[in-house]
Amino acid sequence: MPKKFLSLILALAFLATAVPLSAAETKAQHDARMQWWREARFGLFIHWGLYAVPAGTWGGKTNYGEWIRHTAQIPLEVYDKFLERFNPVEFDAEAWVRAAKNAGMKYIVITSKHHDGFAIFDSKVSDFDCMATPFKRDILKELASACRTYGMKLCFYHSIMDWHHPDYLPRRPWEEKSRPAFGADFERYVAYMKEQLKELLTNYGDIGVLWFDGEWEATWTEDRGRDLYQYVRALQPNIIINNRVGASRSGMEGFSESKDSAGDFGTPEQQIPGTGLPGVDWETCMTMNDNWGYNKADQNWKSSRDLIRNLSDIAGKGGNFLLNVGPTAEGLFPGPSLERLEAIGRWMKTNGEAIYRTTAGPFKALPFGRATQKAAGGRTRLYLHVFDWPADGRLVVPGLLSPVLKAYLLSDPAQKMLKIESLPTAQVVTVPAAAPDSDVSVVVLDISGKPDVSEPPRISAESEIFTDTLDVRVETDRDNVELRYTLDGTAPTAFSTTAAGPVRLNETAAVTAACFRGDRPVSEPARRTFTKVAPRPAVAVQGLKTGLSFDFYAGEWDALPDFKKLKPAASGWRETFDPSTVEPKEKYGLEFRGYIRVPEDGVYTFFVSSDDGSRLWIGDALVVDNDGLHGMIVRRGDIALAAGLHPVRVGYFNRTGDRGLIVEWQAPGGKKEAIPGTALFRK
Ligand code: FHN
Repeated sequence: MPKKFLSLILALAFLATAVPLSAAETKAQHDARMQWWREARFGLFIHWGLYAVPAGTWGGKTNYGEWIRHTAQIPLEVYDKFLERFNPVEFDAEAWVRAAKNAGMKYIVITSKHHDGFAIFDSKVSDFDCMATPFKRDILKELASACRTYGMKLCFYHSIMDWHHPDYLPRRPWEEKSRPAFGADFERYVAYMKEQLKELLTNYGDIGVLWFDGEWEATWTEDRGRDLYQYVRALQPNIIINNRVGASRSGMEGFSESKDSAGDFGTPEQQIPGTGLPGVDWETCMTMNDNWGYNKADQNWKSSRDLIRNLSDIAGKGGNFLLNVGPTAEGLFPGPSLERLEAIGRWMKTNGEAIYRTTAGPFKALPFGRATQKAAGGRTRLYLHVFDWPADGRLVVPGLLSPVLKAYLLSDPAQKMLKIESLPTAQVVTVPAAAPDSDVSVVVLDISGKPDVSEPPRISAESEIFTDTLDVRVETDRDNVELRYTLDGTAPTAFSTTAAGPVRLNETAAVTAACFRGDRPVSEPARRTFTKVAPRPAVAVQGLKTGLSFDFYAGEWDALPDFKKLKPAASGWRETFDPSTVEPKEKYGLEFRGYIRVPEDGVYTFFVSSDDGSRLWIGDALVVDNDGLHGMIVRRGDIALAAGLHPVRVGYFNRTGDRGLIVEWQAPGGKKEAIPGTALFRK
């Protein structure tokens, strides 16, 4: 019996025995599970597979990467021939793990299967794996052994999207005719994917992280993500899973729309968030040049200095850094990758203490660099990562009110005390004329208790508009301060109201809050306006039918056109905002029109995920603007509506490549969900 049929039987058998995890994990249990990852801060990403064989070159062009099968439109039967050429005779798992360890990395995330569907492990449910190549060795088995030898956490990247398996949908637009989807069964694909995940999670020992990807196509949903999350955790309860297991990641910024989205951490890609996000775990993944998979022509390498400063920046904001290497088809890390890993390793040898087991620094911004911190025994150790060394020898730390007990250079084994001068709203450290490190020098400050930094309070609420009352939270992490606020936009004084719990608003207010110690403000004020609005009145319309009307426009745009100025090429109706059956799949625009029935007065949040651009209007009000050429990203918007019918319109376009449109809403006090067809009507 071919492997693939065996898989289905095994998968169905497994599903019958799956033991669901306990419904909820306590915060203490969650923190315990996340602890090693939070303390590690730094890992190696490895993208390796058949795409290393063409190494970015195809048809005379050299700018391809791991997406080469799709972007170069290589037919499956041609791409499969790379199997015969994949023979990485130079592959040495221990050398890879040593290179990561010497760079100061604590975990490795390797592509067990990327979008092309090729498995770099011995899979009993697929003939498209490394055992079908001349290499005939289980790469992940060897890597798992090397990781155990060197105490490195092994983690897997696994793509939900699969351009090889006959049951995966959708097909690539350019190969729909040559590779029709007749008989494809997505449920059967999901069972196959689960079977491969079961192999990965039972044959290679403890796995630290399952790093899902390729979750953005319309066939994958948040509910499927929740199911997959539970499935994986049932196999290895202590495993950590990223937020790409679900379908609520907001594009390359990488964060999920809500706290209850599936996944344990956010995944900003090729970018570092502007600020940290207290209470949110996240990891920036980044290439050293421009490609994840090996591209021999790509010499656009980031400098070691930039990579080290990225590490400081990310740790300073409380994130992890997953830095990528794309090995060659021979099984080697490219020379420039090794050079950078070695340079980072030298820096980490001296300064790793300022990265490992630290949390985000207490400053919103520092003029000279970044900061991390570590609490221990009633004290806090602040690590100042200095990018720009002060020419005058005076390192000014603005906003630090805590008296400094000890100050020294992390690179100084003798920890020679540095002179400290305390100013009313800053501490000044006298430092040597020459920076100890040309890229990032670390100055250590020991202070008593938690850092007292003149950070203003945080002001937050469900939405910035409300129709009845709104609870606003005024918060700070600082010790021994009172929070005082006003509602009229004026700066609070020692006589202003103290915020003890949520502040309930009944009218529009400009909430302005500051931290006080006694009658003295010890922070700048923070300000946020919340507006009470009348719900938009419902409309009276008779004779409606279920579903939405839509007009189809042929064309190629970079942004949503004004469809009113164009002539539709076709019209019709759909039960919901669903473009999936529209043909052709590229170079077209759609406008859905109709009415949406809302059940009660209140503030409704609409979410629109699309590839490419989209916008949502209620009546003449633009509520969500997700326009532009981009991958599947989500944008949201709020509007106050009275119970009843409201005109709704969604504009959408797809230029080329993948496509997708998902429209969801969250009713007052409800959770985010797809808009049911029963709430949609048309004339
Ligand atoms: O499409 C993939 C890409 O090939 C690569 O794996 C990155 C790394 O996170 N993720 C996707 C693009 O967002």
